[in-house]
Amino acid sequence: GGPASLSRFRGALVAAVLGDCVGGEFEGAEEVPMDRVLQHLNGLEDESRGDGILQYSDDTAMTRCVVQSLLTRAGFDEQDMARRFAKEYSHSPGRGYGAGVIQVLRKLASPHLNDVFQPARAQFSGHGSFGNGGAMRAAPFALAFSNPVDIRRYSRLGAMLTHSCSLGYNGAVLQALAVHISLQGGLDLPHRPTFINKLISEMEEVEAEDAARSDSRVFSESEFPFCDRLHRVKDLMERNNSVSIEEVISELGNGIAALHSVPTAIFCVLHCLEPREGLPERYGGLERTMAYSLALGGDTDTIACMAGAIAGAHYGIDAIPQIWQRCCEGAEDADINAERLHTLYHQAPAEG
Ligand code: R7I
Ligand code: MG
Ligand code: MG
Repeated sequence: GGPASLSRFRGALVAAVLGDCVGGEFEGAEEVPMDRVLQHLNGLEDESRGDGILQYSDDTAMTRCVVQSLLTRAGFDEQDMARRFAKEYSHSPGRGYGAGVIQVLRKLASPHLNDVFQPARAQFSGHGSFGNGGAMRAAPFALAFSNPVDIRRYSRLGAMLTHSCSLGYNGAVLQALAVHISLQGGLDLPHRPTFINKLISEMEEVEAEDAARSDSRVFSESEFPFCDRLHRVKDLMERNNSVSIEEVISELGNGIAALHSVPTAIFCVLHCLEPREGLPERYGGLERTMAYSLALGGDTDTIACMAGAIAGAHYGIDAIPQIWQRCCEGAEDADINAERLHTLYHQAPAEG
């Protein structure tokens, strides 16, 4: 479809759920041989499976809250979004939330809370979480707002409800921008070669802010940590077929920090735009992206969820095997919500 087509909206939201559901199997595994990944994915094609057998985790649970809030409020409302996170957590606390964020979610449930950003600021002795929990739920911001300035602003605020460290919330900004550019056809030829450069120039502005500069000093990161990682993505891509999984992990990471997972997810998408050795020839790009993300091990549900959103916005809904969709809890809801977001997006410009 063309830029911002319905198919792209559906692809983004459904593939994010898929990544979370199929990636759950390997979350935290150190090494995942591609054979095991393919076995897991082939298992989904078994006729007796289906009907949401693979459950979604916190990644999707929180994404659903973001979607519902943006739709109900027709824009960003931090009070409403915070309430939804808290309510979702209290209903289903067993979705595999990060160890730190559950304290924030408990505090957000308090009816006496005035400043909904305060509990996040208290995390990790006051500097806030750098986990990828803000980034894993950032895709809907690119599906609700069409202007990159709005996307930057609201994805950042949405993440700051739980992640007040810039190394956390800027991961969310990067993920939302990646989905946005993909949704606009930024991974189609002939625009494809400029995709990563667009992200780098956006993030150069984002990371020039004082808070980002001081956090990168506190954590002894380079001056522009996300830009730095995006340059590494670019270098790895230029090496083309010769990149091993071990190198991807050592250069970009596969961990629970946003800095060690958002650039990795972007790399997975870019690397799998073309057929790759070790991946089945019958696989299309979306299937390759999923399989490759899982084979990295580490935070597989989250990396596959984020890569899924970016890839889904590029390939569209028809690239996602229906059998996979049927296996994943929440895929059908995501599809319905994608249509609602598409309508909102093409209506009036949403206000905050
Ligand atoms: O970021 P968050 O919501 O976790 C998301 C991850 C995804 O993989 C999900 O699929 C789920 O499995 O969890 O939750 P946080 O608790 O904010 O951060 C996750 C973890 O990162 C924390 O439990 C810490 O181990 C670590 N972490 C930090 N450690 C030290 N100092 C995050 N921030 C810090 C920090 O500032
Ligand atoms: Mg999870
Ligand atoms: Mg995870």
